[in-house]
Amino acid sequence: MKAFIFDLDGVIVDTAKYHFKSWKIIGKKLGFELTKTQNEFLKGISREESLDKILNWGGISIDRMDKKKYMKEKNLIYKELINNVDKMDILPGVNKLIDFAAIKGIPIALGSASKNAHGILKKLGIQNKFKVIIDGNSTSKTKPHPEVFLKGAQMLGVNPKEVIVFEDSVAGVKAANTAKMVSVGICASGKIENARFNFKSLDDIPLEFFENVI
Ligand code: B16
Ligand code: MG
Repeated sequence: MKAFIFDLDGVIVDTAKYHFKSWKIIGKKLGFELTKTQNEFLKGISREESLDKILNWGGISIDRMDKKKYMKEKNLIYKELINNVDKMDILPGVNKLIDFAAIKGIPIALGSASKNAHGILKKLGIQNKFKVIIDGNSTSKTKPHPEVFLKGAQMLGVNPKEVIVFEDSVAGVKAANTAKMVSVGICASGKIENARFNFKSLDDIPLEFFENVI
């Protein structure tokens, strides 16, 4: 294994709960009650695709202008919620794993669907730890399409088969598997479907796991 690619929301920082909160508010405005189970399918996919899913689940039809309005509003709510995010919000095990990668000379990349990724990494103060940052602004297809991870591997100059991807979403694990990378699901309350390995948090991964796969 020659490189690590980290998802952002739900792996590095617990912002997944803020995406859920914001979509719940937008759902309510549309007369739709978004459930936790449905929210699992919004993880890792783009803002527009998330709204499309909500509209579809609710059997709601709105025009293009209104769609733009709700997407903008969702992002405003989300940005307000993440306003105070700082390094204290970095999830357990992240810093330890970043340090481990540095010691072993393993380059790391970010592979996120979010257009807010750069801003969030800056707030966390770990932007410069990533050799490559691929986010919602640098891709045209979103997870489960593998573009985000393939681009990451290409920019790191490694073979996709030599990359470990850490993901908290079904869409992201699918994207990593399609890219022929080693998918590691991170989920506190169960397992991510089809992930090659599953752990409750990055902190739960024993360092021997890396010694073995490396
Ligand atoms: P934004 P990740 C994803 O980030 C989130 O999981 C997903 O819920 C969100 O809709 C998507 O980013 C787009 O985010 O609205 O900030 O552009 O998990 O791929 O890091
Ligand atoms: Mg995620």
